[in-house]
Amino acid sequence: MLDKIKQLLNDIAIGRQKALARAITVVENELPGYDVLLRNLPQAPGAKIVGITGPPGAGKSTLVNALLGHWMAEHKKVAVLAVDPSSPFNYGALLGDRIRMAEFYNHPDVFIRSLASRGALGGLSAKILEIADVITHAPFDYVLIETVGVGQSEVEIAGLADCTIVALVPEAGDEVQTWKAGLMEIADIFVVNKADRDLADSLYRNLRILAHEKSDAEAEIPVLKTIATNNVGIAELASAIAAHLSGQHSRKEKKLQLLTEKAWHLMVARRMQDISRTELRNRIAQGIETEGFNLYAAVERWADGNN
Ligand SMILES: Nc1nc2c(ncn2[C@@H]2O[C@H](COP(=O)(O)OP(=O)(O)O)[C@@H](O)[C@H]2O)c(=O)[nH]1
Ligand SMILES: [Mg+2]
Repeated sequence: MLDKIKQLLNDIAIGRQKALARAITVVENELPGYDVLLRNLPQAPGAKIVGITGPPGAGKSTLVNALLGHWMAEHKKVAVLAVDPSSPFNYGALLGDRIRMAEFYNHPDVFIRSLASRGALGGLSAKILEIADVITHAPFDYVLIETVGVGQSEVEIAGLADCTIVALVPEAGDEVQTWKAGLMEIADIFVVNKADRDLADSLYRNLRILAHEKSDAEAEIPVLKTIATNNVGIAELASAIAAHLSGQHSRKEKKLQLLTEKAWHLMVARRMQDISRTELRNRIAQGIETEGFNLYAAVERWADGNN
């Protein structure tokens, strides 16, 4: 098994996309060799992870596509991991319905994978981290992860990227306030997409104020306007990403924080793995038929491994 896995890792490292696809399937479905594979991933991945998050319909996929176009022109190699647990929607289908996207879908320097929805979001977070680590083992310049910024765990995951883009649209307007706590915290770059729409300027101004408040003295968080459908502002976005990533080498503290968060997510997933909702449901179904059943007492017993 170890030899086979090492071979697979070698193939990934030299850019064989089929090997990468297979390894992701192994990790995603926890097939035999899954743990061996993860344990043999070397440290210090080359590719930088760029997270892009924001509400559904903000234009995240369109931005990803526009960035792909930009980076392909610069002869970069890019992987895309699309995570949308709420939707069974296939990323390839989305890409296929637009001609310029279909072009990238078959481009040898592009690797695109969508993550199927999974039941448990806690499990999904750890899965994304694991799969992202496998992808960063391949010789890509960038690994783009698109997540829908709705659930707390997805927001957290987006925040674990080397560079996190939060994409918002003018219609978001007032909602910006309610997102402050989650989405706003993790942004390294704000994007006001659909800048062709009314109200884009007012959102832009509000975000500038917000970004200024949360920026530290040395680096102001950029706020950029884009029209993803027309490639407007995409070169500026790519520059902002590159600038953020290049400034990061010196930030050991941030790295340590990222790895700690990552370890925390993985530990949570590990502790949770033998907890099944179906099993819980069965136990509770039995419990409530019993005189004097108390959920707190029951949970305490179950958590200790007793019945
Ligand atoms: N007017 C306008 N429409 C856009 C822009 N960017 C994306 N869209 C459209 O917004 C819709 C949602 O885009 P999509 O990329 O799927 O959003 P996602 O859910 O955030 O991935 C699609 O119909 C896009 O064509 C933009 O800059 N301007
Ligand atoms: Mg999308």
